[in-house]
Amino acid sequence: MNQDRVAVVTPDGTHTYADLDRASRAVAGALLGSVSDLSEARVAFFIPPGFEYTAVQRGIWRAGGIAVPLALSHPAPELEYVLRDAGATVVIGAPESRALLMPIAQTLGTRFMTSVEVLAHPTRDDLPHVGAPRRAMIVYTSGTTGRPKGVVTTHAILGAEIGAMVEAWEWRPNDRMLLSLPLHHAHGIMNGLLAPLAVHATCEILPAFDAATVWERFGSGEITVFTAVPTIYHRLIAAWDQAPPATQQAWSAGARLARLMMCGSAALPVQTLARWREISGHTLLERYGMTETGMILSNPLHGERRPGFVGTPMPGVDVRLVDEWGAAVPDGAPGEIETRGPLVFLEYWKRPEETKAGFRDGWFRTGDTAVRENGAFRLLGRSSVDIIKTGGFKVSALEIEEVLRMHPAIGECAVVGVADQEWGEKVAAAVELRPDATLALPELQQWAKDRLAPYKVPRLLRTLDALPRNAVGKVVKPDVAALFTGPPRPAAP
Ligand code: MLC
Ligand code: AMP
Repeated sequence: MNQDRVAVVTPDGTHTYADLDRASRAVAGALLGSVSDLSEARVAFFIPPGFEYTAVQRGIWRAGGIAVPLALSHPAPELEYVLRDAGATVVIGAPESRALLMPIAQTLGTRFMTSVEVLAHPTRDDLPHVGAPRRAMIVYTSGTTGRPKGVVTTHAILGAEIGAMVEAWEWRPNDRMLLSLPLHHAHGIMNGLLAPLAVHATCEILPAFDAATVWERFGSGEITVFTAVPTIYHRLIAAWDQAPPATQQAWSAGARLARLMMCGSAALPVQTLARWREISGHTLLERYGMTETGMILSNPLHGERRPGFVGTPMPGVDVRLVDEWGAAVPDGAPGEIETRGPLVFLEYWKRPEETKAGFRDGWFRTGDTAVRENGAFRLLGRSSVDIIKTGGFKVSALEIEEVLRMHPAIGECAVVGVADQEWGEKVAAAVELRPDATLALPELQQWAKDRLAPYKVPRLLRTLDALPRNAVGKVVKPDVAALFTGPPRPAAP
């Protein structure tokens, strides 16, 4: 491979594969110090999407560590939870994160290093041999059981997940990806960053999503592949609609030169798909996946992409639809998606019981319901009302409820997802107030944002005398959701 090929482009500059090799050997050297192998020590990192992120991720792997990406948007309590749960021995942060991370690191006895420091370290050549079965990454994802769980993948699993994407979507070295997703979740890390780098293509990385910048990069005609969540396409459509006609024309003309535009992480509304086709000329390739499983189903690269469908199994992926007892359902009948194969994760970090519960006879239970019609899968929903997808982020209603219950005005609460055109779902909270307490949404949001990631903060609030409950006193979530979709009810005094 020609090491002078461009690996990563950021607003600050262009970095070749030779630069990436050098920088990752420097990071590995800084992490290893006097040892020869990190032997699966967890190294967390808090670095904006870009070259430094990529070099640090690689450096951790080359030193034999497990990479634990942290979310830039998370407040201190969420970061502390991840560092503690992962048992991180080191956290690498961009210099401006020192004030946020240092106190947490000190509390936990974790070593804090800046990205500048590790990248400036002398490169190291005697790096350990890191075999494919070794653990490579832990990505935290919300589930039905309260706090987020660490999804562990090995190098072999990452390789299989990447290989399936390269094959299905025909990644080539002359591709140029535009990446505008956060890099603490599977979509950005795997589909956005690692797939293009695996074939020595170029990944152009934006530090954060910005609709005008994305359109300008499309307008250049240089981008060949793009992937995003439905909320991002919604935002891009809104930006295009507001642009002057000459700009619209230039943006659309450049976008047409791309070879592939993909969408996933949440259901793509058919209207978004249709409008995107009008303005960009692309029928979005919708695919379905999960942090635990990599990409499971995809519409075809060549051939008909059916609106509302997520296609057929990715290469090397076994998929079945089963009823609640695990028996296969016939075509046309709804069933839970189960999957198995080399792409499926190893375990939830330090949660053997939850790992065990996630599988049935060797098949991973996704919790998503689908139907197979004429060979292709159509998603119908999730088996748990307590999982919310907002802006493409998965959040747990139970986790948010646990935090909201700590608010001094809240006696009891129930959190639900409410359908929304832009966000897919919005986080909505119904609360029973304590005697004589009052609570308004802005006040709740102000309080919650110090404790929860921004996408977990409730966007809608109803205060009630009593939450809807069934005969045994259990809150009825569909009735809670109806409070937000039905006619407004008078607030509790
Ligand atoms: C932010 N806002 C929200 C919100 N998030 N409102 C409702 N619901 C939410 N979830 C509000 C903010 O408070 C703010 O309001 C305004 O929107 C703009 O905020 P922002 O911070 O600028 O939002 P932004 O960062 O632009 O976020 C939008 C986004 C982001 C779409 C870029 O949500 C995103 O990056 N999503 C991608 C998620 C992802 O990568 N998922 C992959 C999971 S892996 P105000 O009033 O303050 O202006 C996976 C597997 C698979 O699912 O299959 O891929
Ligand atoms: P995460 O745990 O963040 O990886 O989210 C995985 C979940 O995202 C899946 O279980 C699905 O519920 C959802 N998801 C992913 N892709 C799609 C899609 N194309 N349509 C609908 N839901 C999706």
